[in-house]
Amino acid sequence: MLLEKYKIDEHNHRASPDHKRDFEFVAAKITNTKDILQKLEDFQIAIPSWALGTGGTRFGRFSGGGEPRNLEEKMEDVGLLHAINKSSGAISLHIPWDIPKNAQSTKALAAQHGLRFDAVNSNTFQDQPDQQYSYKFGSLQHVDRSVRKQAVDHNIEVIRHGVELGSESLTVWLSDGSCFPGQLNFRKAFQRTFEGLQEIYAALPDHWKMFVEYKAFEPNFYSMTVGDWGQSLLYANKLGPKAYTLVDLGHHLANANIEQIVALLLSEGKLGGFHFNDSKYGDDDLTVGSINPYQLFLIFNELVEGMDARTMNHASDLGWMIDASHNVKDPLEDLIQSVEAIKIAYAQALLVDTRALHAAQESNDVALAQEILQQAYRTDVRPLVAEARLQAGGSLQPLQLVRSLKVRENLIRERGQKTVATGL
Ligand SMILES: [Mn+2]
Repeated sequence: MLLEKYKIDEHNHRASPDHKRDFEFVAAKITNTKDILQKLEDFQIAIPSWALGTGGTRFGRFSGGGEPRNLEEKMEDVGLLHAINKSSGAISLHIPWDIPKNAQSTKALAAQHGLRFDAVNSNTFQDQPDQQYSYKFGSLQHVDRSVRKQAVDHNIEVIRHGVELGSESLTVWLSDGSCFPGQLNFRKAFQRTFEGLQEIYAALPDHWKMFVEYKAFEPNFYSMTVGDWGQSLLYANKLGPKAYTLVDLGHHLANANIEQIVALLLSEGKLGGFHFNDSKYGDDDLTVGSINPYQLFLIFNELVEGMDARTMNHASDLGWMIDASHNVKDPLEDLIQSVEAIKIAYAQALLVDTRALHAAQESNDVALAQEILQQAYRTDVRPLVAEARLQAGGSLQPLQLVRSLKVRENLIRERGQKTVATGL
């Protein structure tokens, strides 16, 4: 579905008086509004190619209709999202779910939608119909050298696809681990995995990054071979300067202090990228900011403070991606909400009076330090985020716009009610 710009403008025009009043109210209290708006405009969050369809659990999957049937339609959906929010100008491909048939035409289509290719993702957590060996007992950790080689070759193949598309990073998430005590020799599993990662690392182009993603549990429930940030950092440090840790918010044990993990990885120069989602219990893959928006703000506070301390570019020096599953909501609406939540947390973090916070910390003024953070968190920054979208040519009210244009109904008409997108 193509969206004509005048429809966004018409909708914006109607919403403009209310927005203007709200924006002026919040801008009056901020000194560096222009700078914040520019940063918000520059900040793009990649949409994974598996997020445009309805997700599910092992119990079932309930399609909402009009799901993209191929990579081209997925890119069309991300393009639509980006036209509306001007914040989703990148797509993160999953191989083999979304192998481009013709890289040149896929690239051309991306350019048409104003999209670039973010990290490419490999998959050794499932068996594909045409593959020779099974990953039932792991991939890079496997006791059988042939299985390990198959997994390494697949990752190198993913890099090749990424090179063709202009991607510059590879995300490796391994489901390797064990379900029962005694099943696995931890030391050998680590060593084999490290050797496999080394072979993949050797195939990276010079300017590429490798993101080693960790996860505490699932699908293995006793041990994971890349189970936490310590293990991921160990691999990344041993691999070399192109290897980094990737933090997926849902991949921690309950109540983990993710903001502290982020701060330390950043200060070690080893934080590579982010997978945003939210959770209450485990890897729930819920809409970003839907359960614990304060945690999201605290994470962004560390990100902004840490990146500024290293004079990093907020928009381009780390990989920003959503990794969520939309089981009961329209994926496009869910993504709009997720991107908005990320932008809100980022804007709030930009409002933190860093100098005052440092002074409060250095003088052990605990109450004041908390007050400074919450002053930023309790500011309604939505008009700032909306203004940045407006200035970039997007919509003041993305969710309302999608509904008033009957986007889903149009997609169902175009693609049918019973379409199923590739993915989980
Ligand atoms: Mn992830």
